[in-house]
Amino acid sequence: MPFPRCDAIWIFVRAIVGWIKRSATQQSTARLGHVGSHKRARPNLRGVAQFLFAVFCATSAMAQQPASRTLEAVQKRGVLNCGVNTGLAGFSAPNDKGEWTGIDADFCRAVAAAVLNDPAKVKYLPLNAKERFTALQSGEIDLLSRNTTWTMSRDTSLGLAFVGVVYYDGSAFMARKSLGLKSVKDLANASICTQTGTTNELVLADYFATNKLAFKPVVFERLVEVLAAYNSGRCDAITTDSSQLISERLRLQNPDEHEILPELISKEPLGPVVRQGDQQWESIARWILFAMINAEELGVTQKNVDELLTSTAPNPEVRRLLGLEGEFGKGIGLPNDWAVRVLRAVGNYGESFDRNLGTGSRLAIPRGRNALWQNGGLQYAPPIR
Ligand SMILES: N[C@@H](CCC(=O)N[C@@H](CS)C(=O)NCC(=O)O)C(=O)O
Repeated sequence: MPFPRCDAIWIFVRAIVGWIKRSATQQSTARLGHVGSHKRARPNLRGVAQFLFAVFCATSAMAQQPASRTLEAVQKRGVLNCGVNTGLAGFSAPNDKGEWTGIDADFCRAVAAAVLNDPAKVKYLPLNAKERFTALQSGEIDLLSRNTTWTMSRDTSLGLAFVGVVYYDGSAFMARKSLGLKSVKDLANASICTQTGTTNELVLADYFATNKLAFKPVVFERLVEVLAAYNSGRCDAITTDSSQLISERLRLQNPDEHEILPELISKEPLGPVVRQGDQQWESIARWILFAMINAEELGVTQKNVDELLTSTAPNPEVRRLLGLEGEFGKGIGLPNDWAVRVLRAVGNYGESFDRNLGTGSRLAIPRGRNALWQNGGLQYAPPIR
């Protein structure tokens, strides 16, 4: 059992204080007339041993991965507090039974499965664009899994850390077909609705400035307000992530009357976020996503995972993923079957994509950039070894 860091530091401090006290006593005794008694001072063996022991403990404790405060808190609470969208079909939205579904909701479930051994132990906290980061900073949520774009300022100045990319997206525009638009540039002088606190709001301003085009921004705090303004004709177009437009278009009264313009005017890599400074929790979230992507690459699915566990799976990569070889759970403070729990709960990345966003869903979004790297996409996970 390694020494906890605090104990080591405490021993260290006590040793130093003891040593200072002893040398002070020796010096004052010397001043009080024992000088010249020719009695050689005995080396303080106990003090030296205590000091060396403390140095050893402190260095070995520091070399250890600190245990995750978030993991500890989640396990003690028995539930994962997961920040999600207020309702975005395909990403995170309650279904008619009130159950949260979507690729982001799946990620919450995957984390709960890995750390609590139960994908149902999730408390979903719906957050709008503006609230999401403060909810994570304040500790109200343990994980933000809500169509959030990874940008440098968000990753480096908010005390937060992105763990990977669940969906490679881009800012796009939706307008009425009757306007007969061919490209975004045809939106010169148009009123464009968007939501405050989003990258899309900033991207919109950049794009029109770069192309020296005028436009009138109409900005709201809540998505429902954006949609209402668009429906009422207060704005000519809406801009947000392309996947969101695909999802929101289906909620309009006559989806066929609206079109999504073909250009993507920005990079919007959407991914889960954790607080900075809890390295183990960050690794847990990151490697859960990597395990889902690696599982797709290796052909491990929700259906065959248990069969692969009992059969003598010959592929060492599969065996490592399933915890049959190596001790990969140790480094993230979880049992060795952490990835098995994830795959049983939500399946691999491709399965989650297809069920929520792809061909198995109403959205029917092609894999495109979100295909695995061998299939010409960007989804690529470092290996488990
Ligand atoms: N990916 C973008 C946009 C994310 C975003 O919040 N989009 C808005 C729509 S423009 C949304 O999901 N709104 C729903 C809500 O606030 O619950 C970002 O991270 O800033």
